[in-house]
Amino acid sequence: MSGKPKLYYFDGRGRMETIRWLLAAAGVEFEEQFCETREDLLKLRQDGHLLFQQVPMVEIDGMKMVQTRAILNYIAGKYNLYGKNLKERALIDMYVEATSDLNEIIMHHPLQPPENKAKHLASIIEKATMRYFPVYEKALKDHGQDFLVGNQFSRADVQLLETILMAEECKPDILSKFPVLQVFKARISNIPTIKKFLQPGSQRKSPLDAALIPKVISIFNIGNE
Ligand code: P9H
Repeated sequence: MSGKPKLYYFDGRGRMETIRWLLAAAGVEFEEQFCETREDLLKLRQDGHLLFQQVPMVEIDGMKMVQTRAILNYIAGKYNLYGKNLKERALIDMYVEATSDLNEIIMHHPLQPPENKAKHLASIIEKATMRYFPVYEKALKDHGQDFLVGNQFSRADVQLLETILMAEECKPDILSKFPVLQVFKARISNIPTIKKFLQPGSQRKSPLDAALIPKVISIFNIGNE
């Protein structure tokens, strides 16, 4: 065991990508073991490595952590990305739970049946531009600080940037009416650890594509549960 966290998931985004972003933002190197087949997932289960028979699983500090949010909370706490006090943590939690809600919709877009794609994309754009982005635009405008909470870098900044970039993959000009978020995106993208993660060749994964979708469907038996 190298002491580095080890991530168990398939070789794609899904529910593990935000964990990769947070570790990268904290400057933490990590190893990955990819599930390539359903057998790989079943083996992890048989070996008792998955508390709820599901991935993501992260081996860190002697634990085999599962449940995405639990893993993110632990990493944010360990690497001081969770605010200076309980009130800041409460605001950070409100912000990241909202980005997670939007992320959840976007991450399932590639798995939508073709006849539902257009409607699903429209709902992503509507929710992003009418419900979520206006909140972050106003928060940054009102306090005029570089970071969302407590005038210091936190998981809220990392997870909002991740979601902004995913939304832009759905609609490249989705930030056209959010000038403050455009500046925020550039500022957070230039933080050295994040700039490195955004470089080609990093452990950041590309969107689920036609090649990967059948593999994901077979690994998780999607549709035949
Ligand atoms: N609460 C893949 C691509 C995009 C989005 C989701 C899944 C839930 C957490 C096996 N894990 C399709 O559903 C695969 C969870 C964790 C938990 C799993 C089973 C999923 C996916 C793989 N499914 O937040 O960690 O749903 O292991 O038997 O449930 S991820």
